[in-house]
Amino acid sequence: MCMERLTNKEIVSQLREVMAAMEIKGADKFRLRAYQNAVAAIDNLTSSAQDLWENGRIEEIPGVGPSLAQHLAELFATGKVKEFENTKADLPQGMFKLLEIKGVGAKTAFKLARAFKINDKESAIAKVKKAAESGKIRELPGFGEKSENDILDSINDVKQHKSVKQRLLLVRAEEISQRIIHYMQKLDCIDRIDALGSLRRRSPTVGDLDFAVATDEGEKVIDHFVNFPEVGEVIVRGDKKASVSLKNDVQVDLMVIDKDSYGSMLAHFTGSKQHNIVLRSFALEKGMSLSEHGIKIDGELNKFPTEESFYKKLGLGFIPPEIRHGTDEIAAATAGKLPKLVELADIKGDLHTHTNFSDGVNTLEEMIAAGKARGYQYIGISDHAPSIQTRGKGTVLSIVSNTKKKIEQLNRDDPAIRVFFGYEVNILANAELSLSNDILEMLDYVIAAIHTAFDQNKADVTKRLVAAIQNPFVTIIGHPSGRVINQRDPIDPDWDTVFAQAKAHNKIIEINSQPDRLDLPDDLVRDVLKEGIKLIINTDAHNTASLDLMKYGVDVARRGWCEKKHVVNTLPLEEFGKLLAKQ
Ligand code: DGT
Ligand code: CA
Ligand code: CA
Repeated sequence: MCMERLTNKEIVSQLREVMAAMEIKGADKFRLRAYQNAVAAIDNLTSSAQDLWENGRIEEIPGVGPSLAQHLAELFATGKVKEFENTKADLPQGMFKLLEIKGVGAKTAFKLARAFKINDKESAIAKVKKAAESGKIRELPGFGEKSENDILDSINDVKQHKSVKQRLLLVRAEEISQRIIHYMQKLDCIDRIDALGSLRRRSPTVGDLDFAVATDEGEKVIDHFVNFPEVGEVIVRGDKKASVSLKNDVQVDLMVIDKDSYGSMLAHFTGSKQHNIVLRSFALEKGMSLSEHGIKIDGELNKFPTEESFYKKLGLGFIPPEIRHGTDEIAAATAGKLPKLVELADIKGDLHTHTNFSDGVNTLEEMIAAGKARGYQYIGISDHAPSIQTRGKGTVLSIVSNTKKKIEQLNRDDPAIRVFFGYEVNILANAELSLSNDILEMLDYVIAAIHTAFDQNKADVTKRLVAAIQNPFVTIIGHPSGRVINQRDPIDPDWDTVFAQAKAHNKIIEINSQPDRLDLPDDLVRDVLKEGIKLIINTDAHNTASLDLMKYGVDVARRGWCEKKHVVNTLPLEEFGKLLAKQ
């Protein structure tokens, strides 16, 4: 039997189910922890876990040891894991569906499924909803009116999300697009293939995928395309164009064109729509009419093999796809003032990383080695700060000074990469920080970030950010808007006030590269630049592999018109060190 490929999301969901079962059965804490690490790592992967497995690289995923690797192999081969099924067998099966409800963990799911005898997944959510609506959940031990309302709200939310088709995260769109390009390139008659539309513009989310192919044999290319193994349904099929819907419900459009007209095709289907509109009227004023086939002047079609030659005919320099928003990029191109955007190769270090001291997967030494392997001159370790409430001040002080000594020793041992010692501290709901200044003072830098109470009103959340900015020991404001794409809305402070304060207090604003954060959002990045505030692009990596997410942060910076000079971690070590010391 030929198994369908599993997406990372499907793998994660299988692992979450068995973890929930293990938790209910009181499994070994360390085994659970290993699974958690593996889930986090797979969730963060930029490539398909099944691809890694096929290439014998599955154990490169942090947390995936030989035993889990074997289970995954069984999963890929048969779609099931016997041991997982056994672990789950004697539990009410409906509980596994309930895990999809926001805020419902293993224990709650189990209690609900047992209380309401929910034995199958299909009816699980409907049954819980009915129980909540008739006030039966609050009567269960350990539940109350509030938890009942929360469950009901989450269920209604889940429904809403299902009815609106979610846009893909860029990282997922890119994985799919790479598989398509790899498959299409098996044809010899393909001169070029490019992913266009929002993917090429590096938009944080992508609606559908668009491809252009330069070829002399259009029909053959279209034929091959509709036979891509992941295709679920062919929506339209012409001789120059086809649209398909993949089995994972993603739509893909593909266009073919001769290679001497490829440039205009690229420009046309890269968009954005707004950019095309502005460009078209700009061209019309010069008596030129634009289409994917080229530029018509006095009724005669001019063809362009490259985008550069296409823009040049219009009297414009090459406009990078990331800034084709249809705002002022054409004006900038006319004036010869296009920015030279920052590039991944400009980045010299990453200051937001976690180790297994807090919620990361890898050790301090492993993270440093991974930074070095990426050619970085420096890396900042910014674990979540140890909590004074739970550990007491004395213990926290000794943890901090021991870590500091350890990092100093590592810096002496290996001068090839400089390690900066920081913490990520919480900006609490009352605007205080989670560590006191006498401790913050011991660090090389401090990232302050919001992790709770995202729904405060505008005035309160503004005050909260401003208070953090005014703290003399805070260096960086981390993932400033707090958004999680498709899951949590950004906070809504008065950004003008926040940025004015950041400027006045010389703070650095983070662009967080986690694919579901991409935070600060790109439109606000431009406002930050206008204010003259410095930015830093960090990964917030919780494992070594995630250091590679840096490119998604660079995408955001580019969409916000950042040049190298705007981004502090493009500075070489010496200058960067001075900048941190001054902060
Ligand atoms: P998406 O797919 O929602 O993430 O956004 P895009 O920008 O990829 O939009 P899409 O796929 O509808 O179209 C790709 C590009 O094609 C778009 O940026 C502009 C260009 N385009 C040119 N003419 C048309 C047209 O008549 N309809 C559409 N939909 N797009 C057009
Ligand atoms: Ca698209
Ligand atoms: Ca499209």
